[in-house]
Amino acid sequence: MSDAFPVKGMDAVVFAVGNARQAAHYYSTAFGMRRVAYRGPETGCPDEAAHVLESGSVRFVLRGPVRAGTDLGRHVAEHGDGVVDLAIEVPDVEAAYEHAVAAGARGLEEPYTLEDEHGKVHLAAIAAYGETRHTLVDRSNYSGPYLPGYVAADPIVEPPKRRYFQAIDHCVGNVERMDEWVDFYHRVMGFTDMAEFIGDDIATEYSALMSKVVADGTRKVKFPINEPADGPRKSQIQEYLEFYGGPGVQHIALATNDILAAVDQMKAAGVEFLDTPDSYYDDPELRARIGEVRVPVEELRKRRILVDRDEDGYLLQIFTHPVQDRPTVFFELIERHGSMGFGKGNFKALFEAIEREQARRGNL
Ligand code: TYF
Ligand code: FE
Repeated sequence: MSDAFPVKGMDAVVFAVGNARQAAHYYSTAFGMRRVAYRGPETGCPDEAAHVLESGSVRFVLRGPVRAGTDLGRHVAEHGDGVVDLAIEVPDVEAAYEHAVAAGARGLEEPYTLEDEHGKVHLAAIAAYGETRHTLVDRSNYSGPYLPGYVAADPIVEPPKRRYFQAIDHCVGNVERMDEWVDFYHRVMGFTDMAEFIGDDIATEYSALMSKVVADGTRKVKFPINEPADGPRKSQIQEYLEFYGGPGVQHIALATNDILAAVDQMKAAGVEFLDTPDSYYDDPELRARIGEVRVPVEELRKRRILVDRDEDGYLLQIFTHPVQDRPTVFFELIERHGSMGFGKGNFKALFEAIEREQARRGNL
């Protein structure tokens, strides 16, 4: 069967932030990312400053308003710092856009081309959940640092010798109606469901959320979608929706080859991670399920790294606290050894840890 909406992978995660200069500093010093490009008033972009940072194939674009009265500023005032765009690289922007709109997606930007001395980039954009968009990008004929209009920029600090992470593993959305958005990715992008989901049954027991994962045929682009579920206490997804002011990106999972080193260096730089109780590591059922992993469990315990295993292998994962004052966007580090899952075996311990944080914020 021919793929109606072929994708090459994630192109960029674009953030709207109150102060792009300081955000760029944070992702440089705390996440070990390298600034590669910039645009702003100095380069003929009067309304905003945008810093482009990379770590392997991970690209973050940090956009901040530099004057009053912009839509970007309105976005930040309404939602706080957050993700405005999960940009996807596609081989044919025109075909992807046509297919998406014919399948019912709301077009935001018809296909257009940007050009400079480094070549051409083809782009278009469609609406996703909340105010989030998917820009569709074909940069196969472009050699510049990001997009026409941006200039190459020096790193803000000397990047670490070994990067902390090298790829985007998955991008999670919090929405009001999960099935509506799962259906959107089926219809518009031809994505299919991955095995892992949290249904009604599990939701009512402890998670207070429902979740399904959609992905493209190659499994390079993976989008879990969460919806709040009723429970005895306020769902963490409901907390997000209230504080963000609607649906939006909840977490970005970053694939690492060395989660121990990444956690050590990010912690040393002040990044805060979720705390899992000691009982997690002492749980005999978990110990049995984990079996042998590449490091002693004590090394994981020291750092509160979680382990999950399925028939294909295992994964190591850990979650940061929200990275802004609002309890909204956070990050996950994930080191996969065969497993294509999302840590189902950790959901109970994870959600309990998140709920403890929610309680500290007074939002249960
Ligand atoms: O992406 C996932 O599915 C895992 C687990 O609110 C998860 O990272 C799911 C929901 C949630 C936090 C983590
Ligand atoms: Fe995740």
